[in-house]
Amino acid sequence: IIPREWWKEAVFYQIYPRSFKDSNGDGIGDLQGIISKLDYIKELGIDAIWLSPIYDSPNDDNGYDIRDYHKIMSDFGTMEDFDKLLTEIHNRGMRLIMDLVVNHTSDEHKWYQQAIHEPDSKYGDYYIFKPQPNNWTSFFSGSAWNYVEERNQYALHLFSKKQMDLNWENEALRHEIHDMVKWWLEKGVDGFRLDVINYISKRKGLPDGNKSIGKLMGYYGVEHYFYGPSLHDYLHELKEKVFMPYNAFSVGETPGAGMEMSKLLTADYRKELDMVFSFDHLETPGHTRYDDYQYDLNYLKSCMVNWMENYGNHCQPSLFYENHDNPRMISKINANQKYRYVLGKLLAVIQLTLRGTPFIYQGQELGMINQCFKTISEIRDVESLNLYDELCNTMKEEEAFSKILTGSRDHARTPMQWSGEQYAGFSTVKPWIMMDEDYKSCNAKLQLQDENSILRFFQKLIALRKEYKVIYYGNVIVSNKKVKDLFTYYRKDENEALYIEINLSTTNKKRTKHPKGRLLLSNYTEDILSSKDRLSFLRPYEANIWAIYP
Ligand code: ISL
Ligand code: CA
Repeated sequence: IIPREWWKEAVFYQIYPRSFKDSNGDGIGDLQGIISKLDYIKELGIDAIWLSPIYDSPNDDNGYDIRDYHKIMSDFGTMEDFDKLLTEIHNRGMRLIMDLVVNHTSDEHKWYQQAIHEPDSKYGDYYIFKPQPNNWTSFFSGSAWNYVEERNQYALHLFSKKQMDLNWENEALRHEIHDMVKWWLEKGVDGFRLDVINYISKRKGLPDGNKSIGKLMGYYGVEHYFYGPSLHDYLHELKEKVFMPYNAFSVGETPGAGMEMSKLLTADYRKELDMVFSFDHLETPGHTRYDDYQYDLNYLKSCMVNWMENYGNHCQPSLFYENHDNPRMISKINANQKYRYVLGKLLAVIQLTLRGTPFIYQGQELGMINQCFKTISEIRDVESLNLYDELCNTMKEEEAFSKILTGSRDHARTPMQWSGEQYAGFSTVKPWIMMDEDYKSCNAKLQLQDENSILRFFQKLIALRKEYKVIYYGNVIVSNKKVKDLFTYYRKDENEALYIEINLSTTNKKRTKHPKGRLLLSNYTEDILSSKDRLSFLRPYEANIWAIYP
């Protein structure tokens, strides 16, 4: 028996505010823009919105470098705009979760400024300083340490040079964070997505990273903070003191956590986090995001089967393929335009019919794909730009650029494609980041008019999910487990049963079973029942949902 919770039944939608909708014609998405699109989100069937950071920030990492937790980024609007946004979301019966970035702050945050200018004040210990750097590397290239002249010491930054890691060992700092979080909860926000939250506890003494682990992972030092000694304590404290009194929801972003650690972080009786994002399914083993390769859907199947069968009833899986840190999933799997929408719909079927909480990333519901960036000057992402500079030391510029192009986070950060008008209806002026011509044929306006579009498919699928409640808590029974290219499973409880059948390949695949029941939804639009031979095989990337007799 799985205890019922609203967030186990909800479909989440992630908004990257900079690229969602510009309301005032400066080329940058903003809060009023989001407000103007809430009806669109509601009609999609969304229950809760996750908003990437909107706090005051110098934007070294698009808001993941926070300067003031209590202020709205001026590009995005004002606190009044925020209050209005929250009210409008609640008025539509939806919920809002904020992005909580508390592994680090901007170097322009007043705590950091105090820490370097008044090392003897209480802020002096809010960040991680060391007389000599260790060998840890930053996720955004180079050493993870900045020399700080004022203190004649080095300060840790696991991400960009302007994202300084906070010292969670300091109790006053933890309380300061608790108070800040309460301040937002008092406003009525419904929960948080916690940025790289498994990195907050670092091993005492900050020892050098193991070199072979470093080579394997591409970063030195990860074994000393992916799963630090006090992580569980910090999370438990946050949950008990801050989240529980407000009944707030929490989903942790936990890169590198893996299933066993995720269980410890999310088991309901442990009271730490409600859910986590695990990333193991995003690249096939042996590949990183910057490798140019074709993702094999059989790997996605094996990951999903593993999580469904082994994560347990005390833990709720998250279901997602995209976010603002990853290229578009359709492009990773098959760049052939002819499969684009059928594949996007296939992915949606998996995401919305397994047990777990789906997180849809803006544009995913339109089948958005990677953009055609042509030169490095079109790239905005600090991670890509730093990597490019690093690669240029050892390879030709064109080679370095093509590497960047494969993995750049900017693929997910181009403007939302609202219509075929100039600048895709996102803005009336040139947006902060480029967009290619794709919006002319792929946009929300056209798709709303087309009964068979991927956007309409998402709407139907989400509605179906709400109708067949077996999807929330029912058993997942996978058949054909060892059959390559075929992903078939049942969802069953005492009242209902569904059968989902998916061809993971681009060739026709023989059915192993002819479902008896009613076809509820298919990513092939002509009626598959109308043609006899259609019943014997599944067409390329075909995905069907049947209601069968329990
Ligand atoms: O671990 C990584 C490299 O293997 C990265 O994936 C990294 O952990 C991940 O990108 C963390 O992402 C989050 O924190 C970053 C921010 O830039 C991202 O946008 C955010 O989602 C720093 O705040
Ligand atoms: Ca704007």
